[in-house]
Amino acid sequence: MSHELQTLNSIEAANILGVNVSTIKRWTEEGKLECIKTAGGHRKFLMSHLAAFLEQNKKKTSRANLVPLESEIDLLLNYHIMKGNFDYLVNFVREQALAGNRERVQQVLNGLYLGQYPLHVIYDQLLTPALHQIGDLWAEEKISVIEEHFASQAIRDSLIRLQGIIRIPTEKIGAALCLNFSSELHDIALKMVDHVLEARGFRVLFSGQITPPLNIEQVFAAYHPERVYISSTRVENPPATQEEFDRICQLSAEHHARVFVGGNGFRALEIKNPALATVLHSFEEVFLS
Ligand code: B12
Repeated sequence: MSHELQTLNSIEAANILGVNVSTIKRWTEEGKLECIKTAGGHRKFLMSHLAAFLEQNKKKTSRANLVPLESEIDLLLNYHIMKGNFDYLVNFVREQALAGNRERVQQVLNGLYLGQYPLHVIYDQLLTPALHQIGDLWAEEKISVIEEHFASQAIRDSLIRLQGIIRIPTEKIGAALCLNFSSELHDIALKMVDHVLEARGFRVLFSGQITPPLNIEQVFAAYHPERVYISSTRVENPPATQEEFDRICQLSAEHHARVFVGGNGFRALEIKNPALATVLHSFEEVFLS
């Protein structure tokens, strides 16, 4: 599958780092700022290059713009990202997502990440409330189903794109299996769990939505995950889902894997072995788990 990387030119990179183009050139020549050289000799930058530079050179980039400044909205966004004004950002992301504007949603995620906000903070304080508000608007019939789909897909897509700039340790600290039960379509929370674990250095096996219970046994045998993270948002058939959950817990116990669960679906399920499975309530808890 071809995957075109989003790149920035020297002017855009200078815009974000708040310096002029000649400084960008110098930093790349000194090896302080990584870049890709095109066949024609032009410098291209990935967001991950800027993220690494910002992390290592906090002083030099005190004037960094977290969003490229091209309009008044950009200025305002930059200001609220820098101030960590999540109330403003939640409203902004909700409205942009409802309009299906992935680019804007992604700008906010990238800006916060470049501004050194930990992923779990971005997910707990921005995306979770924005998604909850979208769900409430739909439940109150203030938006249509298609608008709810636009919004949740815009957020999901922006989240996947953010994964492209997350700095992932090369040294792995273990393997974690992330799954939803076999009737579950809600997988956005699980994607966020995936990112938080990957950034911590776990090798993540993401089976996601509608995971067939039959195959889980093979996964344990082949990959020996030490951890299993299950997200359940909505349980349609509690006895059938309980059976799946019990089976996964049993397999985890046999393979000495720990189980972490989260989401409202678990209100309808029983944890029969509390010593094996831990309930988590936020992405900060995933970060600390
Ligand atoms: C996006 C969305 C969808 C998308 C899902 C797209 C996708 N790829 O995920 C689509 C359109 C497919 C969808 C479908 C449906 N949805 Co829907 N959906 C939502 C919405 C708006 C956001 C869900 C979300 O991602 N939330 C963000 C996460 C981060 O929040 P959270 O789930 O509360 O999780 C928190 C914790 O529980 C925890 N957490 C969650 N999982 C995990 C896992 C681990 C390991 C850990 C540590 C922590 C953790 O972290 C979060 C932070 O606090 C919610 C609204 C809402 N209130 O959430 C409705 C909502 C969940 N959906 C709902 C419904 C009814 C449905 C449908 C039945 C609609 C229909 N009639 O077809 C179907 C069911 C599909 C299915 N079989 O699963 C209801 C559920 C009501 C209920 N209690 O049963 C909600 C609450 C909307 C509402 N207000 O009524 N939906």
